[in-house]
Amino acid sequence: MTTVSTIDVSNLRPRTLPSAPAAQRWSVDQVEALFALPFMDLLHRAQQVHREHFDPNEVQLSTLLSIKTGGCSEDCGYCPQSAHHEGSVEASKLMALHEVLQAAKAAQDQGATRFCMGAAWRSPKERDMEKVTEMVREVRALGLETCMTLGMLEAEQAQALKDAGLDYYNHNLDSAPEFYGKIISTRTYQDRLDTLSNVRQAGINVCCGGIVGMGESRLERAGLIAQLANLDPYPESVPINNLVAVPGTPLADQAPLDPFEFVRTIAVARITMPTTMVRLSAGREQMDEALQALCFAAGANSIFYGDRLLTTSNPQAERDRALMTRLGLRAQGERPAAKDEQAA
Ligand code: SAM
Ligand code: DTB
Ligand code: SF4
Repeated sequence: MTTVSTIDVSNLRPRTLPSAPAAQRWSVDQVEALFALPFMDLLHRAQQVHREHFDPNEVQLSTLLSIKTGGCSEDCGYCPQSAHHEGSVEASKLMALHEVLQAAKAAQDQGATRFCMGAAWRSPKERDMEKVTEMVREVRALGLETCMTLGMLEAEQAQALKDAGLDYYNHNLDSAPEFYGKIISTRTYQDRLDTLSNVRQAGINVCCGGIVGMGESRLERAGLIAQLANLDPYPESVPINNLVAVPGTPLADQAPLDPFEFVRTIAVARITMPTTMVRLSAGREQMDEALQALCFAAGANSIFYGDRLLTTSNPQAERDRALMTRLGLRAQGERPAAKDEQAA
């Protein structure tokens, strides 16, 4: 077993130059040593890195829409949309284009700059591709950035989405490879890496993160972050989801993660992936505002915005607006307030 105390954490930086093979950039031990820093030191490091690359008072807002809900053939233990679980949500068909556009316009009116469409599929079928590429074209024509999460993709499917103008594709690694098999059996870790590679090859921005609070150890959380940080290049967007323990799923009774450990995960993601957008994702509804503020202080700079995630609830947009005002946070793309406006 590795002891973290032998690692000098005072100057933990990627071991090799960024152009070196990515797989050697962050060892799990190095990432675990970051997790083990005193909380204040960890936050300070994360803030330093964050301020080197971003305006710390700016947050990117994406709104999610479930365009095809439930009845999923995969057995992801956390997911209420899996047909394998007793309490799974009712299955519905792929939404019609006009309904998707209506939701996209409403999201835009609320201030979202990206619209993320999710489908409960193992992977899209050929007949679906025509419909989802049309959605991408039309949502983009509204002036929104587009994101989709449709499950596994073949190279040609990724290319078709790119040709339609898709900006981001979300596909998560979810956990460390060592823990993954306890949660999902119907698709392998390698399947996920293959999809990510197809998305990258097609030239679509990669949105890839994971879930914490599923009963994994800190070492396994470090393993997830190391996997993400060693992707070459690392994802442009990294959603960190805190498990929403949904009744009827195998993880329904999972004890919540220590909130400070969640903040640590955000901070470690920020330090190891300095230029990525770290997204404070599922689980915000269960957090109080002080905890969310700590997540922003730890380097989170993007959220899901709107009162629904896919099937579970998210804070109301007005509540998020009020929190952002209290913290002096601006939505990305918004004009900075003049000094006298701030004081008012
Ligand atoms: N079906 C597609 C797939 O799995 O790639 C896309 C949708 S799936 C719901 C997207 C991600 O949402 C999952 O990879 C997981 O990280 C996250 N997620 C799903 N259920 C969750 C839950 N109960 N709590 C937290 N995150 C969850
Ligand atoms: C991601 O990492 N989190 C979002 C998005 N990508 C698609 C989904 C969260 C889903 C939470 C459970 C639900 O609402 O069904
Ligand atoms: Fe299906 Fe995605 Fe849910 Fe897994 S996470 S069961 S693939 S919808």
